[in-house]
Amino acid sequence: MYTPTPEDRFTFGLWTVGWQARDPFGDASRAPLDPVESVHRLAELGAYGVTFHDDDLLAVEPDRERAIANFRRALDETGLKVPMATTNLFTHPVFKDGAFTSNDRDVRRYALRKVIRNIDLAAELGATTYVCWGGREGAESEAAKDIRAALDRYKEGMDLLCQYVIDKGYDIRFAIEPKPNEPRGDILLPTIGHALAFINELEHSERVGLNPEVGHEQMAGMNFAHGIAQALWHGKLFHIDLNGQHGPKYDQDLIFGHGDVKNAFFLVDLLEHGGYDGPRHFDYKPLRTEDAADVWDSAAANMRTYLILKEKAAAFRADPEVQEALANSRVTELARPTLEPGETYEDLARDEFDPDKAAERGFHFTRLNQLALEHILGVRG
Ligand code: GLT
Ligand code: MN
Ligand code: MN
Repeated sequence: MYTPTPEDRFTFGLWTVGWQARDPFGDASRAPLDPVESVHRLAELGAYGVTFHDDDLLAVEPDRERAIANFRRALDETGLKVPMATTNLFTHPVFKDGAFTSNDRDVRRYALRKVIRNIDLAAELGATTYVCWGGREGAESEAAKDIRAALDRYKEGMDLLCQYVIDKGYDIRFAIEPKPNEPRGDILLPTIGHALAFINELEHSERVGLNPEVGHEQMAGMNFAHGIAQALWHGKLFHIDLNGQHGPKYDQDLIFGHGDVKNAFFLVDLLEHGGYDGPRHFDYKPLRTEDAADVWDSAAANMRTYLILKEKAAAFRADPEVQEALANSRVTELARPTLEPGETYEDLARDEFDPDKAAERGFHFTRLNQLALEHILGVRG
């Protein structure tokens, strides 16, 4: 029961289990983790794949070529896949004012070179998604950054990277990851909505989509399940970062489900029934209080929670009382177009409708919500 297998397509960033738990107030509480060990452990736990930043590979072996060779060997030994890769454009102080949108033009050129070098490796390892999280693209003062010029440079960078993968013939799409703040006071492309609008302005917009993260939207006070539904509606859910968060505060990166459980339930329901077939990628941080062994319990907890919620979502959908409640609440009626085929706005004038009478009808959403909650709490189905 609830034992993950590669068919579930669970993936983890090397930087998640490998996080040494350094925070702004304290030093690392865990030793560096060899990516080779992470690959083996994740495979044993039933994961499908791993993802990485260029710099993650160098955690214990500073020589890039040797580090890549070790990583490749571990992948071959375990069968773990690399569906996604990304670039670290935030740790080195050279990126303190951003990468693609730094006021310093030389930094912008260096950042693009750093991405291109890792795209070549990503392509070699078979990755089809390349994530761009612009954590340092932002400002603390309105005076410090011309936002319209910054967006011009962001677009210039994304257009250039798309052209690069097209010219190389790589089967790679880009996925932008929004975040409202942290580490910058205000980050560019702060929410799913901002990022979708930006993507529309790109030269190769069909090659660019989203990698939304649960906690990042919740930090902005957004409903994550709604945001994912809209990303799916636009055909832009290229990848997803699953984790947990308790409302608008610092980025907690909790285990999936260890934040807003009800939103996690409806998210799993949506992912399982909404047409998303990409990896279920966990981007969380094992708590700073945990030791090296606890890390693997936390990795397993993400997958187990997802599988439990998947089972509960299926039971919720199959429950005859839920089906009746959905019909009573007229949830299904929303799928019916407002005009009949062939009707025009002129036909609206022919309706006989008493708004005062219609306003008396309740939608009975309380019952639906309570049924969902009871499924989550395990007292039904
Ligand atoms: C970083 C960030 C994440 C991003 C990663 C991709 S790195 O840990 O907090 O949300 O997904 O660059
Ligand atoms: Mn996060
Ligand atoms: Mn993330």
